[in-house]
Amino acid sequence: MSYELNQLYDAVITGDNKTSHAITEQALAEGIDPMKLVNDHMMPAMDEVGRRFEMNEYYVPELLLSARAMKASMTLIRPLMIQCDIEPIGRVVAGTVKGDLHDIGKNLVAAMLEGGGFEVFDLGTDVAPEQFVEAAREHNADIVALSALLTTTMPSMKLTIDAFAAAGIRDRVKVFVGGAPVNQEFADEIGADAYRENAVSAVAHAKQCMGVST
Ligand code: B12
Repeated sequence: MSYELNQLYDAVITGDNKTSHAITEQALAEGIDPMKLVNDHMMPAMDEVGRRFEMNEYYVPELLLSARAMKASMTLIRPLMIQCDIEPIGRVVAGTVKGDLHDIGKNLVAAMLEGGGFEVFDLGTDVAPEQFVEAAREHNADIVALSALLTTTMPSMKLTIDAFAAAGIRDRVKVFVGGAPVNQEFADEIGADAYRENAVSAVAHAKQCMGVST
């Protein structure tokens, strides 16, 4: 089956991961610049998904499907970006904090950030403060994104921020926090740089932090 490039935009918006993967594969085989796929088709599609979410036309399930479609293409594109030394907008270390195994929201935030042009190092779940610090150092992270879904693991967010301070690199990273029990008041209390309530607003704010207009 042969595809038109503009079908990639529709595949991401409708969350059709098989089609987004197939179009990307075909386009790359035809020698199309991978960044053209990202900048001209996938990013505008994710912007539209974000707009629909904000207008309450899309909900979390649609976001998850679009993020999955985006990811299906990015698995083919990412190795080429690395080969060509294409610089991402910024580098993000993401994870669910120690003691917490919930990862659906964190995965969504990570996928949307990736869709927004960031390089994301996803450390998974139950991530200890030292692991965040080590990864941020290793990958020269601009942003550290912490997720917690349990009230009992929210203190791990503070411990993680404290670990960055103890390691002397607190001022080198912006710490974003989120997850259902987290709010702005808590973020202020623990000295996080930003709280955002969903993946879409997290991407917009991350871009703002990197000086990219949205
Ligand atoms: C799915 C789920 C599970 C699954 C997790 C599967 C997985 N792979 O993640 C399983 C079954 C494993 C599970 C286990 C448990 N769960 Co549970 N779980 C849920 C449930 C139903 C949905 C969570 C979810 O995925 N939501 C959908 C995602 C998309 O939303 P989200 O995570 O909030 O993420 C969005 C935003 O918050 C934000 N966001 C998230 N992270 C970040 C990070 C940053 C940086 C930013 C900016 C934004 C951001 O963006 C996301 C997308 O827009 C919730 C109830 C609920 N309605 O929240 C309970 C819930 C969180 N679980 C709960 C509990 C108690 C548990 C268990 C302790 C149960 C038990 N007795 O064993 C265990 C804990 C295991 C552990 N150690 O973590 C409680 C927590 C209560 C509390 N006050 O702490 C809840 C609230 C259910 C309840 N009402 O009692 N759970």
